Amino acid sequence: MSKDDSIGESLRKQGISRRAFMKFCAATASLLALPPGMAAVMAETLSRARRPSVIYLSYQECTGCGESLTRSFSPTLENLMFNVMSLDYYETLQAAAGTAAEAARKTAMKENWGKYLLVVDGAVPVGHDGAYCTIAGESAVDILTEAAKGAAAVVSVGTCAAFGGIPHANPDPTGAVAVSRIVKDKPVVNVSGCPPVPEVITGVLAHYLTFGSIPELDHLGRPKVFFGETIHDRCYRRPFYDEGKFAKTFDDEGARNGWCLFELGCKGPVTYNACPTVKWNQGTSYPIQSGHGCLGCSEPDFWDKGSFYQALSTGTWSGGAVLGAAAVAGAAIGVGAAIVSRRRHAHSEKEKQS
Ligand code: FSX
Repeated sequence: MSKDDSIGESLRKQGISRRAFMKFCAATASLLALPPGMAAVMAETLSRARRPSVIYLSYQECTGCGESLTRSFSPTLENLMFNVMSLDYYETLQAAAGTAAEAARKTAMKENWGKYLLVVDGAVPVGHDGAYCTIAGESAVDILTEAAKGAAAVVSVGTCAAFGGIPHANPDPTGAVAVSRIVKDKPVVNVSGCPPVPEVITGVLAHYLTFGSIPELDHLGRPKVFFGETIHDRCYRRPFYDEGKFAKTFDDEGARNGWCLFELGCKGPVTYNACPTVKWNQGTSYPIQSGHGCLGCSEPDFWDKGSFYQALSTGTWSGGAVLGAAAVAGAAIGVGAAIVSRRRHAHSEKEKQS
């Protein structure tokens, strides 16, 4: 398989059938909510295109995003890597190390200058001239600045890269910032989540690799197709919220009956992500389905906004500067419902005592 082969040629050389490739395109088109017929267009476009170079940089992070990415089911990372893209640098998965690895990155950048897709996970420390994160003697901020110059677009994977995440949390000793604070002159897609849903990462990559453009974004730079609605809007426990039925502890009767986790601190009403629809582990479950409230990990400053176990009605979340109008409205409804519930609870407690 040569680097200059079209995707169609490289598939043929690998013995991958047309049928298997069509299946991959159909799954990707469905994930991206594309109209019917687009899977065939995608297959046609992809089979004629050359595999684009992808350079993946990792900075201040826990590798949870990489762990998540490798568990993508549809499309799988292997599918993307072997069929659609040329992953030319990714410390976590590449065989090369040290000088050879850095040489591979520099060669890929030179050969694909202006055309490669730059993926970054982790926040970028700018304190003390970037001394807190260096690779091969260069600071993360310098490598990013240089790599972004030759990129066609940048994808920030994970809340650390998208918004600063945990490294940026108080007291932020390293001056950690989001990628978009460094890269100002290239399109930047924020795929937030700590970690992001795996299919959301591969879905965004597949969109770019197929159409050569980034998907439509929300006001925080996140793809609307995945971040267009709150967790709360798509939560299967929503009917209980609307009825004012709230679990009070993680093991009370309400919790056992699957009631709403709002009063236990769920941040679903102010959090935008695809967890309730795409889910995790091949569509098996997501935190709320497993009995725990949403932590709000795909929102900026989620770590510093108050306790994960404090209800939105009493916490600092709804006062956050970055919440959209819909989110604030959602929180307001939640506050109302929670107050009603608390009153009902207080009333029934009083009745029990009398
Ligand atoms: Fe951050 Fe990702 Fe959370 Fe971890 O790369 S978004 S700490 S899951 O690993 O950056």
